[in-house]
Amino acid sequence: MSRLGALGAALFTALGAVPVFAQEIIGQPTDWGLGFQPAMSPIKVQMHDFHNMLLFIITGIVLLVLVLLLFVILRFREGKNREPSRTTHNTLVEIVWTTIPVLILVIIAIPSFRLLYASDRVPESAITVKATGLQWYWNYEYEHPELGNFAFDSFMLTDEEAAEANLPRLLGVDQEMVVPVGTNVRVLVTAGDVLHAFAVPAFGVKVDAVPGRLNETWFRADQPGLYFGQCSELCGTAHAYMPIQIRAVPQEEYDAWLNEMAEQYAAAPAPAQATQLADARSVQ
Ligand SMILES: [Cu+2]
Repeated sequence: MSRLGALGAALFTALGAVPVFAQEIIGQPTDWGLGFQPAMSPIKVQMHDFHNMLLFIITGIVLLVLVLLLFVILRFREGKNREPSRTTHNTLVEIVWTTIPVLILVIIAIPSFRLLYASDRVPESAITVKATGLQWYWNYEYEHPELGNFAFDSFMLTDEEAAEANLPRLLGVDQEMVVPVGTNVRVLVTAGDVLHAFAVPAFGVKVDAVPGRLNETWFRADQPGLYFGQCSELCGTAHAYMPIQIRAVPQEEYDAWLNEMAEQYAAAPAPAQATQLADARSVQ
């Protein structure tokens, strides 16, 4: 955790604003939360660093402008400067105030592009999950030919169900996506009806789900726990009610979960609505 993050966490603890849910919940908004959710994947760590770098640059610029303003106000005030200079041109100053901002932009652009490509390029991944956005729920498809591929739908819990399951309201789902901790997970993202977006802040993941297209992203959960995200593309009346719940668990637990899910879902007819809708569209 960055120093700023640690400071924030300490502040929330002091304010007593720690979420009341199970401790395993890592990726979710907190009361009085400032800044980002904790960074729990390599890409999100880089995003925090980039964000902090930008803040330092902006702070420096603001302070510089403040100092210049104060200097001008005091040094050239009427009492001290009765006869104003008629100077209108200074080549050196003009070159300086053009090149320095250009340099600052270059300094920002290099890490910005580096991060953009790092998040876009999917490294060697042990697991591929296809997430399909539908009005208004998610369908997750796991490819494990040896077990029989399986897919399942993930619906938001009602307020009562969420309270009972000790999950945050409007974020908890009935059937969560599970991934092994410390493993690269490739996520293929698409939609079955309209535009959706697959977004999990703690992993630094946000990618559009487009009907008829397959987008790709990846993450690696650094810590076991529960992470939440939401659909991030206006997709209709229940746009706010199709959360994403991801549980990162140790490999053995993941294997056990896989077997259980394969038993339960692999026999069921393939990803019901999602595939049918996608097929129907590609025929049109
Ligand atoms: Cu949506």
